[in-house]
Amino acid sequence: PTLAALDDHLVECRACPRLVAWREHVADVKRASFRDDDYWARPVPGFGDERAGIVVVGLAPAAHGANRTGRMFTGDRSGDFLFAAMHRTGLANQATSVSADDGLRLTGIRVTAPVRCAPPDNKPTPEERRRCGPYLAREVELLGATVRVAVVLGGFGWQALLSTLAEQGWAVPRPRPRFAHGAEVTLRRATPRPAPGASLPGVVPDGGPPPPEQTLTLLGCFHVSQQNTFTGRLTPQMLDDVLLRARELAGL
Ligand code: DU
Ligand code: SF4
Repeated sequence: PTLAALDDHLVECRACPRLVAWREHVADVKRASFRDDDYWARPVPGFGDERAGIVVVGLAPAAHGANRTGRMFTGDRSGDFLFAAMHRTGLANQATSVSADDGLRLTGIRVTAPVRCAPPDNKPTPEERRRCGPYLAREVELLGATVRVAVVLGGFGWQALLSTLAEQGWAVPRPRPRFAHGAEVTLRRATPRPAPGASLPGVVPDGGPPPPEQTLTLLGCFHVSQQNTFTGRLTPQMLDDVLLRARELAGL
């Protein structure tokens, strides 16, 4: 089980009829300014460092952004805003993100989303979110203990990530922590048990100390959509501050 194997499986997924139809419809119609592009029109994998200390959780691919380029947050204004901030804060090697082969590399950070196919009006249904959840869960699990911080862009990703983490044995407080810009919530869980072989008949447990606790801190941040960035609800400084806090918490 590797991230590459997960992605191989993901890009073949057609589990949500409404989203499959939409991602392909958008690719047929295109936007005038992209009429010469071949749209990706498939589920979009996470992108960035495979040993990330920080994972950025968005919402879903944009119809003419990631659904066109095949790389998360790449090819639209949301991504421009996000990757420019990563570059300013030392997490990306360049400020721009235009296509899957533009040379962008992320260090210490990875970008992903709870829903992997472009939804109409950027609004997945609750059922689509539940159906796609296992891909995010598996990705977070494969990143393992190296991930210390999740920067969560907006309330949709916040709810989706908390559901995923609760299923994976993280202690999520009740009532659930609410999304807010600047919200900071640290979750804990016991380190996953050793492989089943350790409890085979005749194999004596080693009686060592209990496994250490794992922690993951969620940082809430307004989404990088134009609705927020054009209106000044989310400024470059606000995003830089969240990323710098994430770096600090992740020890980067
Ligand atoms: O083959 P590749 O996608 O260039 O990835 C090689 C290597 O670099 C892999 O361990 C992921 C990591 N990486 C990264 O740190 N940041 C990126 O933006 C893309 C890949
Ligand atoms: Fe599959 Fe997720 Fe796309 Fe639904 S949104 S078709 S579950 S990849």
